[in-house]
Amino acid sequence: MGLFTKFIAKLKGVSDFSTADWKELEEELLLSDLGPTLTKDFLEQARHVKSENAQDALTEILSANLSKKNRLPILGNPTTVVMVVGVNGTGKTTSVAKLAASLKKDGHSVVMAAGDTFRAAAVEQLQTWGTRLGVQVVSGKANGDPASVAFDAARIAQELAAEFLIIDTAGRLHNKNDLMAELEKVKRVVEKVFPINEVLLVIDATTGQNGLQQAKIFTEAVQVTGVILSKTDGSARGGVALAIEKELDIPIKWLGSGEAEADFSAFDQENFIQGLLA
Ligand SMILES: Nc1nc2c(ncn2[C@@H]2O[C@H](COP(=O)(O)OP(=O)(O)O)[C@@H](O)[C@H]2O)c(=O)[nH]1
Ligand SMILES: [Mg+2]
Repeated sequence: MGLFTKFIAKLKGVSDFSTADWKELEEELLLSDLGPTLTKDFLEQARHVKSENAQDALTEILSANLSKKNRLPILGNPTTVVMVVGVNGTGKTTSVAKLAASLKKDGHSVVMAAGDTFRAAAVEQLQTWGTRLGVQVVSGKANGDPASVAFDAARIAQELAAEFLIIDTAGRLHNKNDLMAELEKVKRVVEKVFPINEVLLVIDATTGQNGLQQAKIFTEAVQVTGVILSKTDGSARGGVALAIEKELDIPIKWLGSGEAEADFSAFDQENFIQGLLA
């Protein structure tokens, strides 16, 4: 059942929505990870909704609360550099590969950098993807400096005149200062070759409100330009992404919906909201 199915049914049946009904709707919204701020604003605006056009009106209220920032990829010239950040396990490496696959499918040349040098498995994982997709992967020594891998990758992308360079990163969150220093260093050395055009933060749709907390930490460390919402194929509705849009004004740009390369699509606001409501 959709988020507002009951709400809309009630609006249609009765003219009066009781205090208990509002309370119940509020709880539903919070359970969907919309977060306190968006929930509060939404409820205030929803009080004015009339029964005849409830579905449209609610859709419009949610849309109006989303980021107005451009959702299209930010391009560089001659090479677009994308850095992918996020907590371990959210789906960074998979998203790097999926993004590369989708760009390659559109006829673009792509290089991927295995910047998570802290986990040997992460490097192998990206190499496996690279082989499967026919996309070059630049990697370094295990436990080596992620910035030096990213720098090498930038030089190789430059030599190959690749249109896109996508950099995978480590997601250790145990110490915010370390994280900040590491991401800044990657950025600094890559920018000796090319500016970084886009920093995409991967948020796991199933992590709930914790995702908002993660987004806050990463935005303090680095200028995030967009969100990849992964694991939307799970049971969660991904309301946390809307909370991130509302509170941090970061647009969702991509959705991950499975483990395969094709399970990746550009964010479509209308579809996403319909999915929340339907
Ligand atoms: N169901 C599903 N699983 C995903 C998705 N994206 C990534 N995964 C899986 O989540 C796990 C962690 O992904 P990984 O890319 O290694 O995360 P990282 O640690 O952030 O690099 C892997 O088993 C992936 O196959 C998705 O959109 N849907
Ligand atoms: Mg990884």
